[in-house]
Formats: sequence, C-alpha cells, structure tokens
Amino acid sequence: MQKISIVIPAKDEEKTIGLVLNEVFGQIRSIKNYSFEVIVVDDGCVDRTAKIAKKKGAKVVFNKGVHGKGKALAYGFKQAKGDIIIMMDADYSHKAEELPTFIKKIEEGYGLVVGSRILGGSEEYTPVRSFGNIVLTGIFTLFFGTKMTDALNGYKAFRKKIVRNYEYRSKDFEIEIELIANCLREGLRIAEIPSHERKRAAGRMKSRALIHGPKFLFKIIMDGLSYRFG
Ligand SMILES: Nc1nc2c(ncn2[C@@H]2O[C@H](COP(=O)(O)OP(=O)(O)OP(=O)(O)O)[C@@H](O)[C@H]2O)c(=O)[nH]1
Ligand SMILES: [Mg+2]
Repeated sequence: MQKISIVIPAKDEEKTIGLVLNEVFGQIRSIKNYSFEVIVVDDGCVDRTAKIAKKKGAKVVFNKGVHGKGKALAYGFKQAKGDIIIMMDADYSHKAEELPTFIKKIEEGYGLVVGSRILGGSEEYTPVRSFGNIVLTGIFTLFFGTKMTDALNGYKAFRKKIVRNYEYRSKDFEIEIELIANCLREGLRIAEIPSHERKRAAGRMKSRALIHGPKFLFKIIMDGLSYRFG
C-alpha cells in the first residue's frame, strides 16, 4: 500500500490548525488504498499550535534551525516517509476535499501537481497579490519554458523523488519555485488542477507582497537560468 505524507508548515496558527486537521483527517478517512501520515512543522511557534496539532492526531516536528516557510517545509520533507507528499497551509485556506484530485493526478503519472487559484478562484486575492502572481507566473513561463497559471501556490502534491534527490535552500515562500525547478530537472511532468483558496479562517497572513515578491522573482531568474543553461 502506498503511503502519503501530508506536510503542513505552521507559524503561530493556533486559531486555525484545529480546523485544518479536523477537515484533513475527515477527508483522508474516506480515501481508500493509501496509508497516511499528517506532519505539522512547528517553526518556532510561540502559541498553542503544536499542542493542538498533537491533540488532533498529527505528528508534530520542530524546526529548530533557521526559520521560514521554506526551511520548515524542507525539514518536514526530511521526516516524511510517504511515496507521495502533499503540502498544504495551516490557515484553512486550502480545501481538504481537493486531496483526492491531487492524488488522482499523481496516479496518472505526473511528478508534481499544483493547485491553481487562477483556475479555481481565491478569496484572498487583493489586486496587488493578483497582479503580482500573474506577472511572476508569466516570468516563470518565460524562464522555464513551461506554461503554468499559478506557480506560486502552496498547495502541491509530488513524488518523493523531488525532495529525496535535492537539498532545499529556500528560506521562505520561494521554495514553491525550487520544487517546480527540481521536478523539471527530474524530467517529470507537471499538472495543474483548479484549486479554490478560502480566506484564511483567522490569524495573520505571513507573506508580504513587497518582501516576498522580489524573492520569488530572484528565485525564478536564478533557478530558470540554471535549469536552461546550468
Ligand atoms: N513553519 C512556518 N510556516 C510558515 C512561516 N511563514 C508562513 N508559514 C505558513 O505557511 C502557510 C502560508 O502562509 P500565509 O501566511 O497564509 O501566507 P499566504 O500568502 O497565504 O501563503 P501562500 O498562499 O502559501 O503563498 C501558513 O500555513 C503559515 O503558517 C514560517 O516562517 N514558518
Ligand atoms: Mg494563506
């Protein structure tokens, strides 16, 4: 039986982690033929995130090194025992009901499946975020020669190979680009599925367009050049 690891990076998400895990465990109970593990990566939380996650039945691991969503995910991937890894956010913006579609696509032979908010809609898109995402995804397509609609989304499923063979360097959200680049380097195909992003249920958004936008851009240029010419 194949194993699936669901990896959830969390930074002070005590108000939402319980909702996320209720929904995830409810959903995976109805998915047959796979075994699951749910890993929450506590990234120096100063609230009750870890306590709540443990109580709900998740395996909680603590990233004690450099903090950031990218570092937390890379740490979580190292702990993951699954043949397939699915990463999703701790703020209740990603819908667990979409998990079966991600898994189905992986089974169809894709190495990486990305949830697209352009195809599925978002309740979190401000004009700045929406514009930034469209521009950055366009630049991504230019540099990598692969057409995508939402390279930046944090709801992704992939084969273990994409993390087993690489040491991830991204500190923050730009790990989204590094994952896609490594999938392409492995010669694996990428699929997008419509994914609807809810508004985070509570708490504060950690991404900042003006800080993380340029980091995305830098990563796209560097990884794109190294993929094409490296
Ligand atoms: N472990 C860890 N998780 C983080 C950190 N920053 C953000 N996260 C988590 O990453 C997820 C996404 O962060 P958000 O604050 O919701 O930002 P967002 O713009 O909605 O992010 P995306 O939709 O994923 O691009 C949430 O689950 C956060 O808890 C961090 O420094 N460490
Ligand atoms: Mg969010």
